[in-house]
Amino acid sequence: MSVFTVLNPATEEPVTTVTQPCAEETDSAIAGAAAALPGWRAVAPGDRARMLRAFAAAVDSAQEELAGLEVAGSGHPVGAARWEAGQVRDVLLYYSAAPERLSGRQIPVAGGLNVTFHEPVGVVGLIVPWNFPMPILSWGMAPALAAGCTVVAKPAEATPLTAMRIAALAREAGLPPGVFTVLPGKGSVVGQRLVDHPAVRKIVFTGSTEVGRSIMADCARQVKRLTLELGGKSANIVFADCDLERAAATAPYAVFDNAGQDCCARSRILVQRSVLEAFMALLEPAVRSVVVGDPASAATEMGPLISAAHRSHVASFVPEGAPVAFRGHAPSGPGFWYPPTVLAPVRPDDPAYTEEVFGPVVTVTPFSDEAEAISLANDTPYGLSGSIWTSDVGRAIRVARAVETGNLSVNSHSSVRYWTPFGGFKQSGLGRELGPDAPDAFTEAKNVFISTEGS
Ligand code: TAP
Repeated sequence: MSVFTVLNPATEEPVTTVTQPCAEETDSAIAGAAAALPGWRAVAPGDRARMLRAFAAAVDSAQEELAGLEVAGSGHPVGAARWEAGQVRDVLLYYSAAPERLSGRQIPVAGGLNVTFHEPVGVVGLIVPWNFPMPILSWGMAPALAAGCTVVAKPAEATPLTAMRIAALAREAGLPPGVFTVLPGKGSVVGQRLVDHPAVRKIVFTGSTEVGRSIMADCARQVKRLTLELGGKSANIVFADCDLERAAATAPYAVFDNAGQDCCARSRILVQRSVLEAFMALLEPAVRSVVVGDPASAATEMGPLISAAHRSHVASFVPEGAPVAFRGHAPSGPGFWYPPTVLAPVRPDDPAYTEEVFGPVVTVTPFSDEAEAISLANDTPYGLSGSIWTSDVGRAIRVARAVETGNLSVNSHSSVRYWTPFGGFKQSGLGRELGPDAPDAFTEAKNVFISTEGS
């Protein structure tokens, strides 16, 4: 057992301390989840649905409290934090409809029929990063519970507070002990134990590609089911025929949301050369007007970075002499602040252009035609998200089909809708979360033949 101090990223002051379990305590929690599994999977579908709705109602009642914890413990602007708590409620409500819809199939065969059942995969280990502690927790937790699995979740070490409160709300709402457990702690201890423990039958991991790769290798040893939601380096492609004002006005929010600590951040803006100058002239005031400051203020659009170490990492992408085109504001004094920063022109091998920064730094690169835009957008090992700005419907569809990413928006910077599938191509991940089929990924299809021949 060890003790971790949660810091307020906006003030650098301690918020609270959290006791972290060791590997043996992790084993006990996994045993508790395994013991709860037979009872939870046997709950009648309608009753499981009602319990998930009660859980959603408890989250709804605690929305302000949860938002306050995320403001203090993660530095999220309060407007965003309220939305994130609301997302947990909405995801639970959406998947509360799933237990009654987990239908199998009936397949005609000679001499009888085959039926398929969706059996819960078992205990699920859910490993969550620090950038969106509430939504990402809910994306794994809700469909897994709906499918009849029990869940042991590990929030990121730095941001455990909302997940811990959500686990308490689950109990208050009537979920039986062991059905949903949150273990704050280190990835190398609690997370690794979830990956290694044979009673955990599926891992849902969201985090860096580097850690995801090693978890995938560890899961392979047990042929353990796995979903990976990993890094991104997404392109925001701006064609000359688009509504340039709108494209420029929204571009900062496509990358500086959550201070750029967003897997879907469109951190490479690709602009058709003929409108590059006009676009930059529109982008500059948009970037300078992003409201960066006290996360507790309703007017704030961008808060601090998560930690001093992460700020140093982000700053390393903007060394002395970097091609800074313009920057927004950031408070001085305590807090892990970093200003919205636009780099242009950048070399194709500049790490700010090729690597995931996970901070408020964006590059702008010109292209000549559609083919070059697609080629630049795809020239990355990642493939998570992206945007296409054009008034030509045919081009929008052509480019959307050609860009190798899992989630694209046309004339919009939006990324995730919980009722549509979400996940990455290439090294951005494996499998899809969310959408109507997500509970299926927490089940195994069992195929049973029933003879209709007389004895
Ligand atoms: P990571 O360092 O990979 O950590 C993610 C989670 O894994 C944390 O809970 C971490 O625990 C845990 N972990 C670390 N080592 C582990 C191990 N050996 N075994 C099991 N668990 C382990 O990522 P991060 O820095 O928190 O998050 C940023 C990354 O996440 C970025 O690359 C971002 O793109 C990606 N991300 C992707 C998505 C989607 S949906 N694709 C969404 C958000 C973020 P500790 O906190 O103790 O290290």
